[in-house]
Amino acid sequence: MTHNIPQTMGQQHGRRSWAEPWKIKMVEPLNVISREERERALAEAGFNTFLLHSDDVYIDLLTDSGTSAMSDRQWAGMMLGDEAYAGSRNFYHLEEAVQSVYGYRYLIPTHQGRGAEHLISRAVIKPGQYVPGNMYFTTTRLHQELAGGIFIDVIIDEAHDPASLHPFKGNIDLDKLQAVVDAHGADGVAYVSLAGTVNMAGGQPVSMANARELRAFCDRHGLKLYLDATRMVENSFFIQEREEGYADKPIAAILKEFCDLTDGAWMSGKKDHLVNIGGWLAINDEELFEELRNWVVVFEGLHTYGGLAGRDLEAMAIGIREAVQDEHIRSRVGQVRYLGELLTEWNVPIVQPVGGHAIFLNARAFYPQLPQIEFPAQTLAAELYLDSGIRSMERGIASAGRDAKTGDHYYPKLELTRLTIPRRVYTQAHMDVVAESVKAVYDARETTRGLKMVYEPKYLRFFQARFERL
Ligand code: PM9
Repeated sequence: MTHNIPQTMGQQHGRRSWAEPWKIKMVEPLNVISREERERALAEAGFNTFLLHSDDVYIDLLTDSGTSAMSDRQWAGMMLGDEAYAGSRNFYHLEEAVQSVYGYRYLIPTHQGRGAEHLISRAVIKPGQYVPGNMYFTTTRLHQELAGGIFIDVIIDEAHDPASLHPFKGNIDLDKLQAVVDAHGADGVAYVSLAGTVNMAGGQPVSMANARELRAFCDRHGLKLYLDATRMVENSFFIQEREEGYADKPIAAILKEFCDLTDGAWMSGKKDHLVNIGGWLAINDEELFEELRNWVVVFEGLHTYGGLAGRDLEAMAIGIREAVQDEHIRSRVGQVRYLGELLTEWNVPIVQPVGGHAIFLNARAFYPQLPQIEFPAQTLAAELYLDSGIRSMERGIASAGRDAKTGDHYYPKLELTRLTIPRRVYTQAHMDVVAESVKAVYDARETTRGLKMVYEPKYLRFFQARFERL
């Protein structure tokens, strides 16, 4: 006897469906404003989605940073905040969680990721030194530059190609890295800057094999290897899925093995750790720790709170343990992939393979009529908002900024609009609505006009720049 049961996405692809390993206890109503109101809101925001009021947004895919839904345990942990100025018990819980899950010896809490980037850059970069890394990230590169460093991109070429299906597009090209050391000497290199699931490349992972090769390279040249661990849990998921020998290893074991290959890490807890605020810096070197512990009191707060309340430290300590549960990360990446599969089926151009935290729309392929200086990705973010009230983010020429030396725009190969999925916040039905809106904007692509920048802040311009329609 046959049953006429509609097939789910998973079954259509020959596998069993997954579902979120949680149920919803509290809901937050969403607001939809009219098209006319959106036109007005966008014009007032200078066509920059960062300048919209969130009350004017329907589905908010600006970022997965600080936008997660916390669990009942994390909320319970908030009530256990020990708001002592010094030596809060929540700090020790966090220290224990980082030491056991990430494996580093010493912990410095910071208010968020860029606080940690500031401290490590200041402590270890000498002016004029080079910092090779796997593609720039906006805040990371800026702190490296403000400390006098010169960032050099040494990611593999495939990372710059939205269509390349390389399974580990976040990998560092060892030949490019060798060329930096040959040109400037090991003394001319501050450290190797390695990021898990490379954000600007589309959330693309780094393989364990690449991390092992990097460790050996750094040991040969007496260099340190520091990790941006912000989305390393997602990176560990891809290693489990794609790298030989890891299919049966738990995410927690993979994460630890990867971190053990590095000398320290900075972290924006606002991503993997399922909290709304928080970050940290963790390292193994005692002398460096002493220096960082000294700097943190200048810029962040005492070394046992780093700009955070006790309750924030507790929520992060609990979030760290939830983040490495295999079922959690499978459903998190699964939801991103669900949206990616819909768009791929409808032939909408996106970065492939789909990464860990977001879908990256290939704005160049949407708008071949727009030169990069007319901000195709910013235009696409604006059009999407106008169509449905969905908020996304530009990750192209506006985000890339200007060369600090020449003052010219950087012209990145990737001109992308990011649909970033907050963790545990939206449902599959929301993803359907998003996909349909993207498709509508894609279908209207030929008549779309670009933007010109009319206000440009000096640092991290994409946050506050203003645009007008051409
Ligand atoms: N990432 C994001 O939306 C928020 C700021 S930029 C719009 O992707 C990495 C890989 C990040 C990151 C922030 C930070 C900085 C460091 N590394 O935002 O300062 O993706 O906590 O972290 C954002 P904080």
